[in-house]
Amino acid sequence: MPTALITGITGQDGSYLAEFLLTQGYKVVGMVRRTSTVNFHRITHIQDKISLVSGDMLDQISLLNILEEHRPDEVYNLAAQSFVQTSWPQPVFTGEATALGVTRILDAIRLVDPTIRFYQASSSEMFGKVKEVPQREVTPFYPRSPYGVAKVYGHWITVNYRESYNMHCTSGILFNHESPRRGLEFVTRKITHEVARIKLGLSNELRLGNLDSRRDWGFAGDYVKAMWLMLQRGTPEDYVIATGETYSVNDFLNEAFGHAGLDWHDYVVQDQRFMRPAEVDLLVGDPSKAGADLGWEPTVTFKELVQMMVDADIEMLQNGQIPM
Ligand code: NAP
Ligand code: F7E
Repeated sequence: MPTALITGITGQDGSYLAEFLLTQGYKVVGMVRRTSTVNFHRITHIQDKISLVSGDMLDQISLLNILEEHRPDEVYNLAAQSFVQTSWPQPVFTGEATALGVTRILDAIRLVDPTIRFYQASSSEMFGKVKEVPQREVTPFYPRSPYGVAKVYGHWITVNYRESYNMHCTSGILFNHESPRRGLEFVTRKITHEVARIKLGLSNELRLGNLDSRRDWGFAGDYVKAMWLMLQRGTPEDYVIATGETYSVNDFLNEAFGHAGLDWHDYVVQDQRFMRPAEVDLLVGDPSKAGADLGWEPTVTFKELVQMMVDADIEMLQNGQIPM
């Protein structure tokens, strides 16, 4: 039975990846950081099937000890300060967790067992002010936030360990991927959760920032499978994972409110507080290399994704559940 270590297992992707690896027969070890309140709501349903260990991307000793004790075959590094907007007011913490954290875990792997296969959660935010459309593995980076800059560091240190130490290190350049488990602060979930509240008479306003920016939105459940496929390759390489389609925040609003039988113009208010100091206007990825090498392709369309999220939020509120 192979063993996989997931950092960031309490996050959206960590929970889907853990579920997927269990179906593949893995022993799943998840690293969680100490918090004063338990935040295992995304993994409660599988908690008896996985092992949780305490560690932090800011603490090298904890990473070394976890690797020594559990000797994983594969490490999926999903832990990060992942909210772009927070990376401006917290640029140093973002750099510590999202950039230097990658070096900490890579070097711990090098010391404990350099044959461990490593996946780094790179991001389309690295393309930022895009240099070509659509974006491919070879498109130059131009990050537009401290988060994007930190991810560029994480990306290149991963490539560097691969080339310096001949380690099986792969960087997946994933475009936005969403689900009913998406954090409430990200625009998709913020919209679907508020649509549900408006539909159920609990709210009558949604305050947003830039409605014109465009993203390539896919379903998180599809994207974690691509992570695993990358580590099964004999030769480690980097891959863009995306749908190849782009939609604006406006389009998302139309679809989400429309699905609930509402008109978003009646509820949405633009608010300066949610505008960013620098914006990434357009992202759309070219996943053809992943299609050719990994046989990977997305299975959920934009429309299906939005409807899935709205339906899940309405159901969750109706059942009185705490939002994931
Ligand atoms: P998420 O829901 O924000 O989850 C982030 C995870 O990282 C959480 O489990 C969090 O723990 C953990 N974490 C944060 N700081 C940590 C630290 N110092 N030590 C240990 N753990 C720490 O993010 P996600 O959407 O699942 O994304 C997973 C990864 O993919 C992230 O690296 C993200 O930057 C990257 N990515 C995401 C997307 C996307 O569209 N979702 C696209 C490209 C790349 P707590 O629960 O304790 O906060
Ligand atoms: O913003 C605009 C905002 O925060 C999307 C992370 O997973 O994907 C994610 O980063 C767009 C931006 O995601 C609001 O200005 C308008 O243009 O949902 P988001 P993101 O910044 O694209 C990448 C790939 C990652 O790697 C990240 O970890 O929506 N927008 N109004 C808003 N965004 C938010 N959050 N809130 C608003 O009110």
